[in-house]
Amino acid sequence: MKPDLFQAPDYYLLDDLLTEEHKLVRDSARAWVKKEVSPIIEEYAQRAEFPHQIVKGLGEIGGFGPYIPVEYGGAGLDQISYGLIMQEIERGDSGVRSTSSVQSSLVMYPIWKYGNEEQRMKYLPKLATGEMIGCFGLTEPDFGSNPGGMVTNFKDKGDHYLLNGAKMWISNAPFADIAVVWAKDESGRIHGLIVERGMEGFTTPETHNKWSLRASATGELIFDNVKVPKDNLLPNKSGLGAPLGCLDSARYGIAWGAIGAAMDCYDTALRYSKERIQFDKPIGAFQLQQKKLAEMITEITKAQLLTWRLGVLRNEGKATSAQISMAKRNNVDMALTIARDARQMLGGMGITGEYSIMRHMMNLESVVTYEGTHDIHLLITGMDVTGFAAFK
Ligand code: TGC
Ligand code: FAD
Repeated sequence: MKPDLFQAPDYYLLDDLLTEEHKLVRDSARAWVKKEVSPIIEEYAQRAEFPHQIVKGLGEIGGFGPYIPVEYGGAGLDQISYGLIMQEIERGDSGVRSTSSVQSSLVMYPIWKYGNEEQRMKYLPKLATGEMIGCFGLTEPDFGSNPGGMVTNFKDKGDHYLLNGAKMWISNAPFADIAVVWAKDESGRIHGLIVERGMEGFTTPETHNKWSLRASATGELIFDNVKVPKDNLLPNKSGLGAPLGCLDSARYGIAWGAIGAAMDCYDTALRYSKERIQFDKPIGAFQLQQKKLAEMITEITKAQLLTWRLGVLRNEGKATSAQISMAKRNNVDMALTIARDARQMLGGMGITGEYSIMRHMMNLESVVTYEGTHDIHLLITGMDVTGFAAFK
């Protein structure tokens, strides 16, 4: 793979909107990605293998629980710093950002928000350093966009719960130490349970042959009469709103992350367009190539503004779930469009692993689907503006 020469586009001088702390956090994440992710990620993606050696570093740059309070081992940062870290990590690879998102927003967040103090102290510090890795089990084979229909369930057996069912498409499942699993009790109410690797009847087979997120491990969670201690139930919130609340945090991070992938594709295509000569001219001198680049930087700039504003609203506790959906949907679609155009600008070279673009493009096909599909987020916006839910 070519050396990482990335230069971040900032067409509207948005750095002026950031604090010194934001820039420090962003720049250290950027430097870490250049040093630890860019040189190795293509090879791991080609081999469809997760690079376990980066886990410790991810913890050190605040990639695990950036906004979780310091007393629980988190970085105690604000929402814009969290977003900037996601942007930089996904600039390297969406699969690495997946690991970070799942650990932060789908495992640490529910333990922090819905767990008790013993659960927080037991799990959060180890998750923050990467000593422990978690995964999040919501999706089932027959219930993806409609998680409320889930059939995974647990029964109260006096001194423990008995958990049965299966989850599918679970990031980090094959090597996670713990899983935050969403399951129905005997009355049909959804609760979160912490299931630990090693519990009898709990297995995590890996999903193979993905053409997307190849450097991220995906798998199933299978529960065959798993005895879960009663202490492992998250006591402070139940109902579908509990997992969906975690998704708000993760979707917000993805909105920033997608900008990172888009910036990398744009920056690569811009540099290539100045160097590649055809018909005795750099291809960047042709109007058709300029159209692509001009549209890319326009869309990146719009997404940067949208997302920065969303971060301000999150910091003020005012962001709605529907606003988060709009940003996730817009930014991932924007990044996917840019990745496809950037790939074309590199001609044949665009399909090779010499450049990051095709990997980003394939990764984004998952990002546009997980955490709520492109269409589901459109329906969330539709419901928000009309008051009518069109899901069912
Ligand atoms: P609905 O009746 O609308 O809502 C049920 C309850 O949930 C509340 N709620 C939310 N709460 C917090 N945050 C949100 N975003 C919320 N959205 C809804 C709602 O107020 C209600 O509460 P209550 O108290 O009244 O019961 O639910 P519905 O069944 O009609 O479904 C709505 C829909 C379709 C929007 C929702 O199911 C949905 O978002 N589906 C998409 C599923 C999804 O996003 N799955 C993601 C799985 S995890 C994943 O992909 C990880 S990828 C990780 C990586 O690698 O990065
Ligand atoms: P479906 O829900 O079957 O949707 C199929 C199509 O139908 C989509 O285009 C969808 O938009 C459309 N559709 C569905 N309902 C409607 C409707 N009402 N109106 C109009 N169109 C509709 N899940 C987890 O729980 N944890 C994870 O860690 C996790 N990681 C993932 C990693 C990867 C690589 C992938 C690909 C997925 C992951 N997921 C995870 C699952 C992901 O959240 C689901 O794939 C996603 O929510 C969509 O569900 P589905 O694949 O079952 O598609």
